[in-house]
Amino acid sequence: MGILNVTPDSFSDGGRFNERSAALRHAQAMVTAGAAIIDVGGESTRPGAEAVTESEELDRVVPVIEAIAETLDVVVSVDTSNPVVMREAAAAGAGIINDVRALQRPGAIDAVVDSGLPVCVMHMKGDPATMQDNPSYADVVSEVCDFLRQRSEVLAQAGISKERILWDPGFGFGKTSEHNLHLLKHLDLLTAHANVVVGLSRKRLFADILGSTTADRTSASVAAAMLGVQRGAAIVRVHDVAQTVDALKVLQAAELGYVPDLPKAANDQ
Ligand code: 8Y7
Repeated sequence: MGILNVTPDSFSDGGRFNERSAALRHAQAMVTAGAAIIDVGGESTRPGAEAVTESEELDRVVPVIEAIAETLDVVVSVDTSNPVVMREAAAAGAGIINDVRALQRPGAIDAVVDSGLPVCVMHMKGDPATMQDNPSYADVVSEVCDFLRQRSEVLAQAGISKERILWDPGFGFGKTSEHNLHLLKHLDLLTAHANVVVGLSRKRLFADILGSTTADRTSASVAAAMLGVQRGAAIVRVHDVAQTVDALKVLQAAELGYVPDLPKAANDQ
């Protein structure tokens, strides 16, 4: 899953054509690099980020979703917590709803039910403004697992079958680096229950591991995506699609014991 943030282009004066065509080009590049899903988001969940209005969010994401769905052979996921945006995105051709608030906003469950689409529910402790202020858990893995299990029950009751529900532990959302590492280490406890999405790409965890002098978090993110898949993740949400796909091809070949794309005879040595 390649990340496509659709946020205002500070270089264009109000016209939206430039940012839309840049978004489409970026999506195209990620598909060429091997992305199967493009996650389109118009709301920043960074601590301190300004809330986006509904009409602004719609204006950012809907035309981009429509353009990608029309022109590229890829599944479009919409990163939103707003039920109106979910509905409009589905109508524009989105194939997955990705909600960091796990459909807890009023109307969000109904929007997903009506869309018929699969949904990714993510765990977050607190809200984006304050979630990194000293988060604490008795047992982060069981708390996250219990939350996702409870959300799945609620969604199943509403008519969203379990096969349509993806789980995400929400790395970095109300978690210290230690919490994140604990969740990654024990990811199998989540993947035993559902298809799991892992989003670690370029997150602050890597500044703690590498030291803040390492500005480029790509290699670290690729390593983490590999570990996530090795521990059973179904989907990795990443910025650096080409590098991640290369790494996952190596993982796949190593697990198969041959190069999947070569004819069998060529693999014999
Ligand atoms: C995640 C996410 C973000 C994640 C899922 C960032 C929208 C922060 N992180 N969605 N969104 N999982 N499912 O650094 O980890 O990309 S935004």
